Amino acid sequence: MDDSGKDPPLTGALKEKLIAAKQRWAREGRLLTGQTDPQHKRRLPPGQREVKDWPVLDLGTVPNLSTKDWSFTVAGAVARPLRWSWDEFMAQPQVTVKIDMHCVTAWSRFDNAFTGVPALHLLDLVRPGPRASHVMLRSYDGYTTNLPIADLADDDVLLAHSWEGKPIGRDHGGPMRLIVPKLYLWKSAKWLRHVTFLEADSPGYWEQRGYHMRGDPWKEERYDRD
Ligand SMILES: Nc1nc2c(c(=O)[nH]1)N[C@H]1C(S)=C(S)[C@@H](COP(=O)(O)O)O[C@H]1N2
Ligand SMILES: [Mo]
Repeated sequence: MDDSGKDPPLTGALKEKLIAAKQRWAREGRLLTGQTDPQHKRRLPPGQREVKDWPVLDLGTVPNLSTKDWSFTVAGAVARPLRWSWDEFMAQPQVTVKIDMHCVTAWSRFDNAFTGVPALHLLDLVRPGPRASHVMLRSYDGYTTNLPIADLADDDVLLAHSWEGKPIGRDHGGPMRLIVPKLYLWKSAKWLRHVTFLEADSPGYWEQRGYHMRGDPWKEERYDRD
């Protein structure tokens, strides 16, 4: 068989997720609410309390990035590595999602409307290789965090540039940060610069320091204990 020159197809599960997401975005007028998730009857994950403000957490350096200097790249186990300038990023399809944020330090903040490019769209463009299983996210402040591709491939995961209709402030990761609503917020890399697709899991900054490799707030996966 000769399939040289052809891109690998988007794998079955990813393809189905992308199609389902596109239908849902269309049906819901491109606004997704976490409340349509039937999985959780209670809204606050175990051990969390609701806050009304939005705390800032970082490693102590806040990159001062102009959108002119900004670029975003994807490499590793993908068929089509990618590099976007700010204008190229903003020219991609966009959606708004309304989500709850859950930080491992026990605060949760409800109903945050983020706008940006769906991670599913990115996956559709780069085509992860057949053995790709995880990603490592790298940010402009040197922060890293790891994610299973399955968690990236959700219709509410965004490369977000706006919050409540305004550009995300520098402190909160502007001009662009990832938002992964279903995991603790340390997985939502601020000032996202690069995504590497990997064929095995590998710990990022907090994961090397005892945080859980996955970080599902509903399972209270705060720390890896052994
Ligand atoms: N680049 C980068 N992203 C990051 C962090 C960081 O230090 N650097 N901190 C993480 C942690 S621990 C949390 S709780 C959230 C905090 O996001 P916020 O400051 O917008 O609340 O960002 C996450 N993403
Ligand atoms: Mo955090």
